[in-house]
Amino acid sequence: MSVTLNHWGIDRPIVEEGRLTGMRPAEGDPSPSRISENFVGSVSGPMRITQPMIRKGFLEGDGGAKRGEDSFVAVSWDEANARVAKELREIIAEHGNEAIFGGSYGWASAGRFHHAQSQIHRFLNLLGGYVRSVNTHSHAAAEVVLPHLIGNQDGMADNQTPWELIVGHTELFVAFGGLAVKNAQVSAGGVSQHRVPDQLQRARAAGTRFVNVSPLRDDTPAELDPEWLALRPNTDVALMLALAHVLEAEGRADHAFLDRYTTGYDRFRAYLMGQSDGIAKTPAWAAAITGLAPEVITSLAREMAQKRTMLSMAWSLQRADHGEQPVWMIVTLAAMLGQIGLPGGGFGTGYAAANRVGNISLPFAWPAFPQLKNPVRSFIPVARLGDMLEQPGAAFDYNGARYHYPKIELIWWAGGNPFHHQQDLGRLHRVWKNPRCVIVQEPFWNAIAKHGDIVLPCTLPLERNDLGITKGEPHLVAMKQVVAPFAQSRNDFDILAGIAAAMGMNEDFTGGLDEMGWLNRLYDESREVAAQNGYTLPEFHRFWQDGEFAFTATTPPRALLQAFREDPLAYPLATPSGRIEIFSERVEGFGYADCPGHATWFEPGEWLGNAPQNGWGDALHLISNQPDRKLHSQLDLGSYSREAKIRQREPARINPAEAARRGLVSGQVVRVWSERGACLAGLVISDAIADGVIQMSTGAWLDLSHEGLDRHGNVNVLTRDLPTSSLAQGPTAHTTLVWAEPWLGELPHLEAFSPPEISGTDQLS
Ligand SMILES: Nc1nc2c(c(=O)[nH]1)N[C@H]1C(S)=C(S)[C@@H](COP(=O)(O)OP(=O)(O)OC[C@H]3O[C@@H](n4cnc5c(=O)[nH]c(N)nc54)[C@H](O)[C@@H]3O)O[C@H]1N2
Ligand SMILES: Nc1nc2c(c(=O)[nH]1)N[C@H]1C(S)=C(S)[C@@H](COP(=O)(O)OP(=O)(O)OC[C@H]3O[C@@H](n4cnc5c(=O)[nH]c(N)nc54)[C@H](O)[C@@H]3O)O[C@H]1N2
Ligand SMILES: [Mo]
Repeated sequence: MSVTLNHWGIDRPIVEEGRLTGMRPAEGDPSPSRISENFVGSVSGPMRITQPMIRKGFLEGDGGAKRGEDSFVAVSWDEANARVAKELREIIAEHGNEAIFGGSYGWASAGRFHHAQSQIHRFLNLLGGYVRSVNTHSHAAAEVVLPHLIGNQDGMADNQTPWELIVGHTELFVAFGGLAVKNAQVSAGGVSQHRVPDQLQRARAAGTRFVNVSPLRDDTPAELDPEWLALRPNTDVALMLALAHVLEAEGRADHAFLDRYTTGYDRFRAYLMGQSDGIAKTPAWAAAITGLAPEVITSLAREMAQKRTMLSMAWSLQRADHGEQPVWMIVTLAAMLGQIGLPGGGFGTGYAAANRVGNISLPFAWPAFPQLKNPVRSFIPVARLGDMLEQPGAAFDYNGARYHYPKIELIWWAGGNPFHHQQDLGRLHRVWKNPRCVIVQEPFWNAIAKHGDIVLPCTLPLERNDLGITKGEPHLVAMKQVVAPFAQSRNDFDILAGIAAAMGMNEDFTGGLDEMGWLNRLYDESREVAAQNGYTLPEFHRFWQDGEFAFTATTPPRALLQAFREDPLAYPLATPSGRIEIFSERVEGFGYADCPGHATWFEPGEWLGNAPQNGWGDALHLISNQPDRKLHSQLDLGSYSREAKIRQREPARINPAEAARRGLVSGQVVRVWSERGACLAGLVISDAIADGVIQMSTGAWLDLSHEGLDRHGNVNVLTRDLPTSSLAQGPTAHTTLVWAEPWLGELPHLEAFSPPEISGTDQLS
């Protein structure tokens, strides 16, 4: 039986008469994911793109006016390739490669070779390069600030204290943002074993007490019997400051640790105790901000100091206004507890945010499809896409330097969906019309495809051969093609090889290899790097025949920053001081009012605490977290995802009191709106939601009406598109206030799962 790898697990596809009829998770997975059920019915369904398409207005020279709301003309691959080649030649000749945005951020599909971003980046590099994006939507603020604090990004996605050193060691696990095990279904590149639910259970059985600091009770599994501290969203820094205040005021801070391993505590202490700004960050001060009782804060601080304590932070906390601060503050608080580098103590981010967090990392990286060198220096922080398109030439700050937004004439997207991931999608829809041309490689008629000028249909993993390698619990999977490519769709590699040929550079792109040639090469390189590290993999033909090869990493478990703790002189951190920087001269030297030299509480731009003053009255704080039944927007058209919708709309949850106050009833369609946009949603009433909070998951396919209403429930028409700070310029989706009311009008027809109008379709068999 064949086998395939997805970001959410290993699956066995069931194929009957050339059609996919089922997806069965691989045996032996303790907590398999059901996300793959969404493939059945979608792979060869009506939302697949049958052949290359060119937008009608683009052919008529509308200058982008109808982009994102237009019909398409079906064309042949030859015509499409010729048109792409013409656009590339003209734009490069007139404006240079700085006019091409090829950042193409997104998760695409698992598989080392058919990785859409690697493919498009290699292609554009051969043409002279492209404007790229830096950092991720996942943890941009942490990526930029952590190196200032500890010298690298350890403790963000990799090299956390592993589960092996949590179970049996951690007595108190304080989870800021919870431990949402639905998120641990996935890991970029694939998952072999879903171990997170079990590891958490084992920790609980061994006596760990869990505290769920979150606006949602169900952010941490009920089986862990967690205490729920339902703080106001975006106020974690105030809570952590008050915990720190108790430690300092009661003489419970570990000054021996602070003296030996950190720098700048005095500067921070003056702020903490109120000497520098006149405000002592006491539990009473934090109570007014967080909504938690002062006694609760005081007793938690005391317990933290008495027990082996793990401070964990969901990445969501830093996807918010001043998102650098919770990262800085959790490191500061952990340093005050003095347990960094000990088994079960210290800090970590992203536990349960992805399956691989807390796994023991291999000491080497697997080879990847070579992207070659990008000669263009120009870049944007990934979340600043809308700013770049709206304000070409404008200056922006980033991590201590000043840059300018390039003027983009060509956008090329393969393997990501900005009409899913970007904030304020109404704005993106408007500024997306500015460039001359948009090229999209996509399998489905989702919002990014509908926003293209030249749309090139690509295959799904089951329609091609690939090499799958999971990071945690290493597992190599021979991802064999099990169904024919849908209609005229092509692999991203073949799409780009075809365009390269039309431009007279085919060999440069393909390197003279075909799909199986590349799989052989990538596998052999993997085998070599594994051998150098003492792991023996079978030869390629053997592996391909067997279909799978798994092994266990022999790396011993190490706590985060353990070597530094054991010998700080022999293993100094890569910070200017060689120590943990509670105060950073360097960051202070950047002179950013929105990111000074130590962890600081800033009032978020939108939060429950300033709603009344701003005349925002009964606003709700929107939590737009990750969806349970899919990965981002991928496969939202599938049955498993759509089963959970309410009257075809994305569910929105609020608690009974908030619902009653607004006259909302369960199962009804509501209109949710913010200062930026509005969408429909299906109401769910749940006592798992804190007061003043509304929760809607991301991922509903955008369905904008002419009036700008999203008929489906895509949260990103509501969210604000402002940066975390001048330091990281990260996304701030979790800082959003909205309102909700019953939808009394006629329920508009959902267009999200209908293809656009198409003329000139080829006769398909
Ligand atoms: N409000 C709010 N917004 C958020 C977040 C949030 O918490 N709140 N989270 C953010 C985060 S953390 C992230 S990582 C982003 C995720 O944002 P994205 O990674 O952009 O989202 P996906 O839906 O995974 O987009 C992948 C696209 O690639 C397509 N695709 C799949 N396989 C292939 C392939 O082989 N080839 C090609 N050409 N295409 C393929 C899929 O159909 C899909 O359209 O969203 C961010 N947006
Ligand atoms: N099933 C599934 N799993 C996924 C993904 C997916 O799309 N689907 N996406 C993956 C990706 S790309 C990423 S980056 C990770 C993201 O991992 P996270 O960033 O951890 O995930 P979220 O679901 O956005 O947020 C987790 C919880 O944080 C809480 N939260 C939000 N704001 C605050 C706050 O201000 N304070 C506190 N204390 N809590 C807050 C919310 O209640 C929310 O449920 O998930 C990954 N896992
Ligand atoms: Mo992410």
